[in-house]
Amino acid sequence: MKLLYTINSPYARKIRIVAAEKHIDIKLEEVVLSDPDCPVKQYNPLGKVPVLVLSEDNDSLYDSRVIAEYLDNRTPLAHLIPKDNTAKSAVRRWEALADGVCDAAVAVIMEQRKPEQKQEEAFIARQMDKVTRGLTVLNNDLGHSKWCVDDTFSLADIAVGCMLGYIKLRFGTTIDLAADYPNLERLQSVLIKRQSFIDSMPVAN
Ligand SMILES: N[C@@H](CCC(=O)N[C@@H](CS)C(=O)NCC(=O)O)C(=O)O
Repeated sequence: MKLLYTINSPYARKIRIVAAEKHIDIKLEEVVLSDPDCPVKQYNPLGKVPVLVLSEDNDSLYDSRVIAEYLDNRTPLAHLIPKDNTAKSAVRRWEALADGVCDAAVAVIMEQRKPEQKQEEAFIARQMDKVTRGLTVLNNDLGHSKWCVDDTFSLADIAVGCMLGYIKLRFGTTIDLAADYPNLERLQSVLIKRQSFIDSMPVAN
């Protein structure tokens, strides 16, 4: 199995962490999405990472939520998605909201990379609203709990941790997690001590 990824994609990081936590050996292939020869489109018509290539005859899985579930079911070791339906839906909702915050944050970054006169301020403001509303709900829902769902480390914590890593990377000077979202900051400070998080830390570029 081979994972096509980019170093700072929070969705791809989620998969790298899931694989590491589950002790599943996958080959990592870093790609450059803007490269005309980038192999991602061959496996995912949407041209997005992460993609998990299962075999050379183009058998592949995407997106990150599908890959996470596939890897979680591959070994019975340390389940990250609970079997119980209520807990499972809770974990997947946390993941959906964390991923949704990433979607809005990525959209802002893409807009801000356009020449200034082509950027739409109203679009950026709408996306930033989603980021702040999402962070507020996640922070409130976490409260003083150690982990997001049922006091157990799960895919919810991984998804939230990857989102927080991306927010720190891209909005570190404008969003003060410690001041405005202290519960999330506390969760992040625990997560970044795990080897899986250390090994997949995003890098400024
Ligand atoms: N819902 C997807 C989102 C994946 C995604 O948006 N990946 C970004 C990188 S952070 C990407 O590949 N963007 C390239 C593009 O949109 O063309 C997932 O969870 O895997």
